[in-house]
Amino acid sequence: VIDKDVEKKFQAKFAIVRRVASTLVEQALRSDESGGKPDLALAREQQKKYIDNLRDLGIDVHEFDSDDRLPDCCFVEDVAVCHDGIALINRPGHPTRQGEVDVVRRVLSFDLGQKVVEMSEQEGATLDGGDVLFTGKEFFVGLSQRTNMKGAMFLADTFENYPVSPIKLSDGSLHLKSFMSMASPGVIAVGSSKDAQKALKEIESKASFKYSKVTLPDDVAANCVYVNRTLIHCSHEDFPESAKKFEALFPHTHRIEMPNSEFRKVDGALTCRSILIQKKPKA
Ligand code: CIR
Repeated sequence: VIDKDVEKKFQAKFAIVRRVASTLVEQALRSDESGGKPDLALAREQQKKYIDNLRDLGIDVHEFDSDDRLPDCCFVEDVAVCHDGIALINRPGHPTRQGEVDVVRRVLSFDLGQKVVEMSEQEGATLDGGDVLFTGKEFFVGLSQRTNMKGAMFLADTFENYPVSPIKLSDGSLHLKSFMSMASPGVIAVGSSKDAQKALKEIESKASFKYSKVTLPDDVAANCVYVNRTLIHCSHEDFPESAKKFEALFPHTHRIEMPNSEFRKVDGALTCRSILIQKKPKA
């Protein structure tokens, strides 16, 4: 795969997003309560900004209404993995999130013409999209509380043209992308914590290709979105030191700062809030 082709893997014509359920505040899953409860109005404002920015990047955004029975429904990334015209519909690892797949499956198949593959066909397989790091050339899949080996293997069968390496996460970590993501083609952004660095080591030892890395002081800030030659990353208000580092290291990249304070309180990062789809396959 040459670099021009890799850049194409980070181009999106479509996105799926979902509005914020009012039940997010009390019922969304969270690893601890230390950040306090999300402010619903502010979360919705932050989600609107996210969606507006995707639209400004020329992306046709399919925006779905929230469902109060699904408190985490705005975190659509976990529900499906979409590349090269294939949409893998996951079985999310937490039972309260499994109902989120229905709306997303419908749009991927009927409106966006993706070839849908169902993880539910494989008995016992679970996978959250937050555990899936796609570099444009290969996949790394976090084995976490949400994603198991059967899920990772099912993903490997689904995207058979790419190497897929499972990465064992420490017990305390939610997802692989809770502390890393692609900051641009060939560049992995990673947090400074022990858990993040341990996962990175395993990635480096298993990788089929070479990557450079950018280390951020804050784990959460290492979750950013690179799409349509634009880097969407944490704001100065949320993570001043990490934001400064993005600014310094990517002076020639179009960058957008995105607030995420309310989603972070329930473990939501920037990538979680959308599914990006390259294009509709030719009929
Ligand atoms: C959860 O625990 O499932 C949600 N509260 C947060 C999901 C975040 N998703 C992601 O990082 N991909």
